[in-house]
Amino acid sequence: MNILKRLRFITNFLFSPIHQQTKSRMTNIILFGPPGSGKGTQAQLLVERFGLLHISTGDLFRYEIGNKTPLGIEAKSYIDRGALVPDSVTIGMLKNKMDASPEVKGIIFDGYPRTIPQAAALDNLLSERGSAVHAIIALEVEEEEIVKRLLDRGKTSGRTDDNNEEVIRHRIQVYHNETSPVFNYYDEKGKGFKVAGMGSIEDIASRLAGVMHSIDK
Ligand code: B4P
Repeated sequence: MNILKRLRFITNFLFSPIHQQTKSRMTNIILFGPPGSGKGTQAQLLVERFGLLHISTGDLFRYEIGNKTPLGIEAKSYIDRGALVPDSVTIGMLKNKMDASPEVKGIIFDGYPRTIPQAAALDNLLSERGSAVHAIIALEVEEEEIVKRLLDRGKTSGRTDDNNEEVIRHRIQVYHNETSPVFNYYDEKGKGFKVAGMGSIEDIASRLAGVMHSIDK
């Protein structure tokens, strides 16, 4: 990680208007990366280690799908073909989840935001709570490794979006076209960090913990 970027991040965090007004120590992190990059896997470990709330929009959609709610039925039609669920649906669901947990030390956002309008909505929701996104951490994984991981998971997960290579490659394309600009959106504010997402789950967790400690200083 580049020292200049780290300094820019710390300055930005300490002297942001929100931080000066509230001295809020809520720590909000976006875990970012393509499908299958290990966001869900690593978010679980970060939650155990740092005591933050984990919000995975993918998990929220799968819960709704499992209960056959109208939201779940609508989301399934997009997820099955590897498309993003529309922002209006996703943002409303995220707001409900955040409203249900007003008193938290911080949040790890996993799989959200996936578009610029989702990022803008998140900034507003956090600002209403006197807080902000403090960092976006991108897991970098090669495409062939992603396809392998997701096809492996598809053998046992029952997830319809994981057992078809064409759908998986479409999800990766959607990530490049619609989601990857979200990293730059926060990086321009000095909040972007990149972590190598190849290797053992434990090694990646250590790299992420290193970034988390530097953010928390
Ligand atoms: P998500 O549930 O967010 O799922 P994901 O991108 O597939 O997975 P993730 O990166 O979390 O991978 P994981 O740790 O599980 O999204 C599913 C769908 O929901 C989207 O395609 C979209 O349609 C919809 N959706 C969700 N959020 C949305 C939003 N905000 N807006 C619109 N639509 C939205 O890891 C994958 C596999 O790799 C696992 O089997 C794991 O065991 C394995 N693995 C992890 N780390 C590994 C490692 N280091 N080595 C080897 N294997 C590893």
